[in-house]
Amino acid sequence: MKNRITDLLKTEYPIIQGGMAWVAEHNLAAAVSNAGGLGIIGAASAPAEVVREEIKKCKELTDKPFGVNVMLLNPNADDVAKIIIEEGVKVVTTGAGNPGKYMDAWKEAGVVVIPVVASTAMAIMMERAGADAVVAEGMESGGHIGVTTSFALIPQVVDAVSIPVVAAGGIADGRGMAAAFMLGAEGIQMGTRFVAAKESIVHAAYKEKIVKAKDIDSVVTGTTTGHPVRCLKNRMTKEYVKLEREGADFMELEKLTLGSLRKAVIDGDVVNGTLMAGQIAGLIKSEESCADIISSISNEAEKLLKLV
Ligand code: TUI
Repeated sequence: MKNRITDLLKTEYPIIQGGMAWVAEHNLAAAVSNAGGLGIIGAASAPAEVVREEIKKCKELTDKPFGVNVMLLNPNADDVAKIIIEEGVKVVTTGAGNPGKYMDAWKEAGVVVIPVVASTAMAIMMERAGADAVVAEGMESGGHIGVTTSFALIPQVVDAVSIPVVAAGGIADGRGMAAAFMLGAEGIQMGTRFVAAKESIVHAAYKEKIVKAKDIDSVVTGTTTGHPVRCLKNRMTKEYVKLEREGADFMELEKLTLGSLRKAVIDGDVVNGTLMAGQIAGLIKSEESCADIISSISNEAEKLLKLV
């Protein structure tokens, strides 16, 4: 499959891996890139030098292009932005904010910049600032989300900008990819499907929660704090939602989630941890290799798109 996104990314397939905190480390990123997609190292809230080490380890595992995701709430984002240039990273994706202040430096260094947006306004702003493409992410996604669904957001972003659009949120198979292309997207980004991949370092208990999840098993916490996050329901989210209903303040809610993603990903604490996952978790039935995931999804999508 060749199009504007594969031209930009220099990959075989227009498939990008989400930049998920704790999950998107060098082993997963290299596996996705070696399978012909674009692997991503998620800088999340890590110190910049840790990100540099991750980039170096990824280079040892693949000679294919890979990217780094800058989470813009990260207090170390300025340093991560510099390291991306120093290490010659080919592609940057961003999340949870406006990457405007880094755009000129990245563009000057020849980095392909693909901000993740949740609205047409942000997509237009990013195109004006020099973005090469945008990821339009619907609220079906796991983690920090906007308010619009993929089905409504993707065609509106496609109409609002001339740069290519990558669809994210609620995609985990070839039907989802084909549907996104019908809405005008030229690539897809997936998170949850790769959390459950064989090469993902995520604890087996967390992967099992995804594989066993049903359609209605996710919930959005943090709507009262301005940081809505979609994750699978468990004891932590029950307590969180209860506290939110009772009008708990920000610090009280923070106490519940501090370090909770690490608890889930590394320790496999599926009771007190934050199990970030998208609504499409219910569609994921087994742990598969990144190569199998990418080839089956793109083959299925290509077959479906030829029928129309
Ligand atoms: O960023 C994500 N997903 C994430 S980031 C993350 S780390 C985190 N954990 C807890 C609370 C907050 C963050 C976990 N998952 N997806 C991409 C995304 N970006 N979704 C929504 C946005 C977004 C939001 C606001 C993009 C731009 C934006 O602009 C706001 C502004 O500055 O005007």
